Amino acid sequence: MSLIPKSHPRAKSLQIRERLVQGFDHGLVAKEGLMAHGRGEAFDYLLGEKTSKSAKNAIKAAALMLLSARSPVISVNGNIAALCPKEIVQLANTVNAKIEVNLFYTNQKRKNNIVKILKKHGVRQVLGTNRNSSRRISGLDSARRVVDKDGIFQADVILIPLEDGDRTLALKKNRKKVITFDLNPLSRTAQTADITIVDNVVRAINGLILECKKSKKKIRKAPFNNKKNLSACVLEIKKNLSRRLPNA
Ligand code: PTJ
Repeated sequence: MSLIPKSHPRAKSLQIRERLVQGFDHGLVAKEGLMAHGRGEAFDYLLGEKTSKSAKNAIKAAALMLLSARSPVISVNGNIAALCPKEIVQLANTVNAKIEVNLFYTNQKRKNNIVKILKKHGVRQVLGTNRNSSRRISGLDSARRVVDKDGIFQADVILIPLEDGDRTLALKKNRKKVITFDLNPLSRTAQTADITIVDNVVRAINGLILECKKSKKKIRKAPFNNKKNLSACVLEIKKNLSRRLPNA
């Protein structure tokens, strides 16, 4: 049961934090994942804890990229498994994507827990657990270099929510198209990805599922410039701040 009063002005954000802490208690989230979440919260605060116009733009572009992919894969880490397992499965079903568990702080027990929760939400196969089908991504030292030959290794488009910069760079060098959710518009991942959705994944993922359902009927190419969109996002943060601190 949630301890957050519904009337609290930041109830939603605190409920998300609660979900992550529960995910840690249930063996899904790494200790470092709690810190990563705190970092995200700070940026979410600056964004006004709402989906910005630039995030909506990025969501539209991401939907089109996922729908026109030959073999899309959604990469799942501990934080995502704790925050939105049901939505990850819904999104994978909508765009016909594979799901692969890929952890930075690798740990077999945590991997098993993540697979279990995804399966509970209806996915039949979760890649990333079979050593016999593992391959290595070149140019990467972390545990994230180990991927599945039928998943990330062969994918053309990969959704990597809350990702570390090194893997994003390595995936780009391996000619993958990369979409990410990252609340920090200045992170290396945000700056390196093809499409960065600067929003809380918990808010934005439903928007992405909806947009994929809408766009499914009319896939078309639409120009999207990630760098330009990230600059628009930083301007939105500045506007937010000057609204709150008008004399600064
Ligand atoms: O489960 P593992 O072992 O794979 O580890 C996962 C973490 C998240 C710990 C690992 O990938 C990591 O250390 O990530 P980073 O490098 O800290 O990057 C996380 C990024 O996600 C940061 O830029 C945060 O601002 C951002 N972030 C945190 N929470 C959210 C978020 N972005 C969107 N929605 C969030 N809820």
